[in-house]
Amino acid sequence: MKRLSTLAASLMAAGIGLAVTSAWSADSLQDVMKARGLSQQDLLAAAKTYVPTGGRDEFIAISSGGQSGQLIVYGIPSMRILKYIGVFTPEPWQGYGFDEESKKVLAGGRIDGKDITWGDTHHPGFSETNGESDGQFVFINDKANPRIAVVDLRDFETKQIVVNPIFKSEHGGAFVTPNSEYIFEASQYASPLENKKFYPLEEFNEKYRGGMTYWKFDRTKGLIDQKQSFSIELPPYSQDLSDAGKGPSDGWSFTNSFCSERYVGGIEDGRPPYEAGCSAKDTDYLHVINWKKAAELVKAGKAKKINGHDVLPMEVAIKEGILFLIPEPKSPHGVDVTPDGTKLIVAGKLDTHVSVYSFEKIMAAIKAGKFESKDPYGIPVIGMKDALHTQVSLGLGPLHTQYDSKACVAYTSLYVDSQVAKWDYCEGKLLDKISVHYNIGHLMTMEGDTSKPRGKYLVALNKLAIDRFNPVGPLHPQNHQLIDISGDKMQLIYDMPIPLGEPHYVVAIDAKKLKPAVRYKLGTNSRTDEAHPDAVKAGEEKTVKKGNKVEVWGSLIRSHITPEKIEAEVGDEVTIHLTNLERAQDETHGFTVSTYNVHASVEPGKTVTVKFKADKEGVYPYYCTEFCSALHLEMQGYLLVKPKGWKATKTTLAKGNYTETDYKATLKKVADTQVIIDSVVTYITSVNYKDFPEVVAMVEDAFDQLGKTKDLKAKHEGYAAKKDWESANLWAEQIWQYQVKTADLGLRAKTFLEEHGAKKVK
Ligand code: CUK
Ligand code: CUA
Repeated sequence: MKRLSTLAASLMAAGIGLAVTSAWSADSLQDVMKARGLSQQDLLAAAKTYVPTGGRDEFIAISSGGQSGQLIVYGIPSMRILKYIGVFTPEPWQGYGFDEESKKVLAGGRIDGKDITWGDTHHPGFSETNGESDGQFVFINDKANPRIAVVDLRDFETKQIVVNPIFKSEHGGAFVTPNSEYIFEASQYASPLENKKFYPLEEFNEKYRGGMTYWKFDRTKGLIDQKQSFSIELPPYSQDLSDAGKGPSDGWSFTNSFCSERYVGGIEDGRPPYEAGCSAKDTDYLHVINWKKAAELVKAGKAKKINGHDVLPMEVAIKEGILFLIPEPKSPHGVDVTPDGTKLIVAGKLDTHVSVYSFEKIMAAIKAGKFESKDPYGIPVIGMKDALHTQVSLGLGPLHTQYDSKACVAYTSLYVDSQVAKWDYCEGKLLDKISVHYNIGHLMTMEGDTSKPRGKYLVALNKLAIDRFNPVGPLHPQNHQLIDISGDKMQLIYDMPIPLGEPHYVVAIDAKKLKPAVRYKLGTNSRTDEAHPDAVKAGEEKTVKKGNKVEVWGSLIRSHITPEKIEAEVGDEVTIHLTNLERAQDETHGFTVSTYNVHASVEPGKTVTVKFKADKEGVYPYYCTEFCSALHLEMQGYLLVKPKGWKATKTTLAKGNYTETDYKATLKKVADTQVIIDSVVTYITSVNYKDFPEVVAMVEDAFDQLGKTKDLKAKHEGYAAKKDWESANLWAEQIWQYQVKTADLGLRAKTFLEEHGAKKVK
């Protein structure tokens, strides 16, 4: 008990006491433990994962969003979800697929002229510099519809989608070379490489092919350069996961295969099924490819064009000595190069062994021309024993391997055993095992597939959640379990349900390496990062009607949409460009027009275009969709779609019944509010607010808002002199609107300063 109370005391000191809800906030930690049935282990796990309010996570994970075609961003160790990124599929909140700029990105993913509105994302990969994750970009593949996307981590937005020109599926991607020269992907299910070309299954061995595509990445543009990308033709072996060499093995890539039997099923004709035929042999092939040399050969004109894309034929790759095979047991899945690049670890799903290959031995065999055979296509096969460093029996169903910051320590997922094995790949011995729930696929350590793994945490990506969470129907959430790997024994510390499936793989990066922007430069097209040609500054808003085209250059700022009405005739094509004029952090405005299926998320500085045909007569409210201010609901306007040739019969708007008393009351409200603003300003300027950039931005924004009231005093006084009490009152009211926003910002700044220990200045 003594130990427990010391632990409790230290947890209290660490702020854990704050985690309890108000119902028992007066109770001690022991009372809470008792009431909730928590063990000391539970508390320790809580203390290791809890991030107090305002705190930050140490690592940022970017997970595949599986069949959603998205990416999921979350923090480690808190496992709090921070964002879903729309990638291959429309994402309504972010306006992705509902505004013109993002539609252009999604159009890059059209196949055979058609939109593909779902995706099967598998393997995210960070851009690398010298083999380390650099936090600039993340790449992700779509297995079902062979595509790769580029996400820029300055704003976590998708900038580009490219379609693989020769594959019909691709699974082993997106893997990145140590300086992000190439992002590569392996085909999965062999098919004819020519587009829309039919060959019967009887010609599988001759006409169906696998391959590897190496996408050239242009880092300065932040885009894949499709013209400089190329592929290597491979046998129809169901190429699977891959990895890039690093350090001594830089320039090489490694790819598994799982059906080198080339079996094509046929149960309809009484033949044994796929799964029997595809796992019949004891070994499949690890493909070893010299991609650096391949790139040179393509430059030298040795490729042939298939579907307009450079493909290096197998005969050339064999003749030039850049393609080799090594047997690997049995129906392998993951291949993972060690941080120092000297070894590669392959796990065979149907073998308890994990095989550690030595890159040095592979090179020695190649150099000596020591091959045990050739495959049916003439590719030299290196003997397994000539390439192996060691084999270790870890358990049932080994799949994927990740690395620790400690030398020689690796973690391998055991699908069938539902365990993670910690082991030493230099000595070839098992160190520890932990059970996970249930049926783990990938696993991930912090920066664990780079040349400098960070250790600390491991995430198990479990295929089944079964009994871990409150039931929500037959479709369960996915389960990412966080494991503390800092000690000798692994400790399970958190279960995180993921409501978006199936996230195959996740990568994590030190949060300090990410430097995302808080706003765009005014008038930016976020999808191209260029100045938007249709951006406006305040006061430049306009609407132009030309023939049957209505084009609006509008703006958004608390709490106003300019223009307040858009007039069109049935059948007009309406284009609305909107610039968010805010400079304040987190002041996003959304925009939609009722029933026209458009939506934009317009973050500060961004310019977005929505476009539609006003094909229905009627009145359609448009409004801001983000609760952006106290007067967010009033951020509105009307799209008026008139029948052709419509003529107005009534030409004045209804009047309100305002009196001088209303006007005086508004003036008093304005004066009272100014007192509050002045007191806040007095406080802010009495402390060192200039030392806090966040506050400086808020203060600037506040004075911006207040500045807008300047001409309004003369305006309302002018109307008052003419006894037009409606106009006088409403223009005075408008001053108050700006004051409210000013006061709101001022109070936010004041709270920030108080919480961050601002100091008095003289
Ligand atoms: S894969 Cu191995 S468990 Cu990398 Cu697509 Cu899913
Ligand atoms: Cu802008 Cu709500």
